[in-house]
Order: sequence, then C-alpha cells, then structure tokens
Amino acid sequence: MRRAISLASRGLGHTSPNPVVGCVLLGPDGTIVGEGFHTRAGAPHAEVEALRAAAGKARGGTAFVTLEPCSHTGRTGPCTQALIDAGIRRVRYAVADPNPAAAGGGAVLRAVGIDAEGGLLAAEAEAGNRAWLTATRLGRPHVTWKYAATLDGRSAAADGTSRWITSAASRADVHTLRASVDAVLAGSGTLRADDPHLAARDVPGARQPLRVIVDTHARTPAGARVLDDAAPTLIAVAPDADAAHLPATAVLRVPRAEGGLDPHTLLKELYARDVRAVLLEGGPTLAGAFAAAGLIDTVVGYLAPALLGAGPAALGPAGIGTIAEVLRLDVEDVTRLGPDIRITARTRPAPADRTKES
Ligand code: AOF
Ligand code: ZN
Repeated sequence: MRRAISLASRGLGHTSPNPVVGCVLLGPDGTIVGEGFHTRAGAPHAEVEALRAAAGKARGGTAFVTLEPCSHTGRTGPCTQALIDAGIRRVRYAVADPNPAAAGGGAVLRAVGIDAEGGLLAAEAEAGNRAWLTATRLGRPHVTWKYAATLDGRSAAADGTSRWITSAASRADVHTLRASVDAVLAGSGTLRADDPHLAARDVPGARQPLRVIVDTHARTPAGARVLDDAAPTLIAVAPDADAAHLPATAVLRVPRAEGGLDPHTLLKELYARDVRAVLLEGGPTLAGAFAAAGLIDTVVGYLAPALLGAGPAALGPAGIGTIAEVLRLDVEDVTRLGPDIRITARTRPAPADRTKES
C-alpha cells in the first residue's frame, strides 16, 4: 500500500477534478505483477492501468488501491468490474470513496465473494489526497492560505512596501504551490497594491490555475495583469457592482456578506467549475474573512528571519476576540528554504473515522 500511495502522488497537480490514486497488484505467489496510477481526469483509473501492466498475471492475486475501487461508469467504466473480470481474490484499499456517484465498490466486491477491506494505511493515503477528499466530502474546494511574513508576523512595512520579504527560494516555491492547485484567490486590495500576475511561472509541465480576484466593487482596472491570457481569470463582484469595463466572461456575481462577498457561495461556484484545490494568496482582509468563516483547511507560512516592528499583520480580523477562541493548528511540515522557514499546518485533524467503512 505504501508503494501504491507513492505511485498515486505522481498524479498530484494533474488529476483534478479527480483524485490521485495508485494501485499495486500481487500475483497469487505474492510477487508484484503490475502497478498503475491515475494520470489525469478521463484517463484510465489506477486499477485499470495496473491490470493492463499485469497482463493476466494478477489472476487469483491481491490488489492494493489507495482509494476504494469505483463502482460506477463515469468518464471510464467501473473498476470493481475490471477487478472481478481479472480474477482478483483479495482487495485492500486505504480510504473509502466519498464521491456518492462512485462509492460502494467495497460492498460490490464483497457481494461477489472477494475478500475486500478498507482502512489500510488510511492516514497516509488521506494525507496524499487531502485536497480532493476534503473537497468531495464538503462540496467545496479545499483551501490553502499562503502568506509571507517577517518573524514578527508582518506582511508589509508601515508604508505598504512588501517586495521582497522572503527570499527568491521561497518565492520560487510559491510557484510550485500555484501549479499544484486549480485556482488562486486574491483580494482587490492586493490587486491594487501589487498588480499581481498570479500565474505559475518557471514550473516545468505546470497546469495554470484559474485566477480569481475577490473584488466586491469591481475596482479591478481593465489593464490589470491578471486579465492577460497567461491563465483564465474570474473577477468575483457584488450583484450590483458596475463591471462594464471588465470582460463579461470574466465576471462572476456573488452575493454580499458582512464586509464583502459571501465566501461560502464563492467556493461553491468554484466547485461547480471543477475547482477542488484553492490557494488563497491574500491579503490579510480576505484571509481573515475566510478564517472567520471556517474556510481555511491548510496554512502555508513563509517566514523570513527579519523584523519590521510596524505594518499590517499577515492575517486580518478573523472574528477572534479572546484567547479562548484562538484558532489552533497542527503542524504538518517545517522546511528551510534558503534563509527562510516554511511552515505547513492544518486547521483540523483528519476525520479518521470516516476513512474506514462501518
Ligand atoms: C479516478 N481515478 O484511479 C479512481 C477513481 O469520471 P471517472 O470515470 O474518471 O470517475 C471519477 C471517480 O472515480 C472519482 O471521483 C472517484 O470517486 C472514483 N475513483 N477516480 O479518477 C482512479 N480509482
Ligand atoms: Zn475506477
């Protein structure tokens, strides 16, 4: 299963709106006879790739799959049937499929007498497929909030200048992060202050993310860099905003909520456009609104060993008024990037009980 999880990770950044999935097949004598992973939506599923590689040698053997085999015909046929037809006797999968259209494959296999069981290395497989699992369970994209700050937590100096707080190594890493998601989000304040481009640069084989600007009053200028054709762009505006100067196809109307646009509706709209992973890039006001709405799943902080003493904090007001309401995170990774430190933390533990079948 560990090998299957590693195979699955090769698809990261390329399979959306589908999950990453890996599969290893053993023959009846316990030796590996086939491997496969899901490369992109519309391509064969991991199980089918592995069965093809095994060329019949898996008959009577075992399949290790990182996700419960699907039992539906979507872009491709049901993997349960492919496993049955190939004469697989035993199936071990890590995580139950939360996609209602495809779920139930474990029961389908057991019904025909195959020894099928979920839960093997579930936490590891869960971590490898975090964005897709979160999105599919919640019906909204997984949100990673990324920020850069000094050691005293500031993302700009008192005069608003911020280029550059972190090193070139950290900034290059951000492009890799962008290339791993389906959409990059920024607020209109950041747009007016920095005129960011928000595309993934210098990442070989990168898929460009959808660029989304949260701009209640439609103040994005027609000449903003995000409106070039390097990647698709949506400008989310209030229902009554005057957006006549913007390309009509780029305008997304989102209802208002306290202090701006409703982030829940915005995320639902993006999910409907096949967005499963979002990178929230700033600024502090937008990030604060998402945090207040409980819509941040992962935090990636780039910390520079530098001090500013004054200037805006990385995170704006997040509806937290007292220490008892503090939003605590679990650190998942700490990495040094040049002179900087990257901290990856999660806002809630994996719902382990939902990774196994009852
Ligand atoms: C994948 N790859 O290896 C497995 C998946 O539209 P389809 O036919 O590609 O089906 C996508 C669904 O199939 C997906 O949401 C998941 O529930 C299930 N399993 N999907 O993309 C795979 N095994
Ligand atoms: Zn399948």
